[in-house]
Amino acid sequence: MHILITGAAGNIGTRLRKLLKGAYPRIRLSDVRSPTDLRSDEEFIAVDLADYEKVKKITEGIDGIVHLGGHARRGSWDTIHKSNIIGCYNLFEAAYRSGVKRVVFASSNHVVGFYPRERKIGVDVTVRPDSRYGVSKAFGEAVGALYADKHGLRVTCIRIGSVKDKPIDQRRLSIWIKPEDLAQLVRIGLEHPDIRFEIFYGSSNNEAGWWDNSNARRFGYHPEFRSEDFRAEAMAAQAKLPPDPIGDRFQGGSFCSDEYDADRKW
Ligand code: 15L
Repeated sequence: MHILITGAAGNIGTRLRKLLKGAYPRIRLSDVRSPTDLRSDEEFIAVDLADYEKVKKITEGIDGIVHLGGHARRGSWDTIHKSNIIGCYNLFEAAYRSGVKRVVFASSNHVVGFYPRERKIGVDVTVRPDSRYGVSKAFGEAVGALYADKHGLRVTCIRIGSVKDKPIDQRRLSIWIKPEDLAQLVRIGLEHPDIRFEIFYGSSNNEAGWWDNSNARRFGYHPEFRSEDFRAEAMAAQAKLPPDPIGDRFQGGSFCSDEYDADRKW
């Protein structure tokens, strides 16, 4: 398979391209800026996802796309609109027109950030985004469903939690995913013969998890890492953080408390 990774210079892209290299010798990388650790044997093309013609070019000759590109945090409507709405639509449209067979879309836990922490949720709940960023990821999932149902593109959306070497606070004990486990999910999306349109949660084997990830397990996902092994460290880090009464109630954390004023009196 010839793979394209968009957003290759970001946190997840930088980790995944190393982990996927063994499985897919032919990987094309794109981002707005070049990865700082680009090797001479890697193919990189600088592309702004808002530019459809350029996006179309980088998808040509590609079998599967890992779409990480776009704005990966909260942001202004202008930024989110350009990178995550227009950019994401361009990516799926170009993939379809170029005959790409599969797209693995980096969705986010922030699609469901306003679910309370005591509620365990599966992939079939109504979206409850906690930010414009979360809304843009819900949009991406919807565009993915459209191209899967209407055009037969095989699409996997991974609602990614927190991709780090270890969980960094209490919330991350519930949503952490070790990069190696994420690479496993990505490979399922790129290779599993039964994928049509699927949503998975991007989390490791976390005892404190909030998500029912049986859909991913149905496709053979066996996370190898557990956040519980880092509990003491994560809780020590948590103790140093200022209280966040709204963020601490909801799964999305500070994305929920940011700009929050739903409790004001009218
Ligand atoms: C995300 O979706 C973001 O891309 C990342 O920057 C983190 O904020 C992560 O979620 C998280 O919730 O920890």
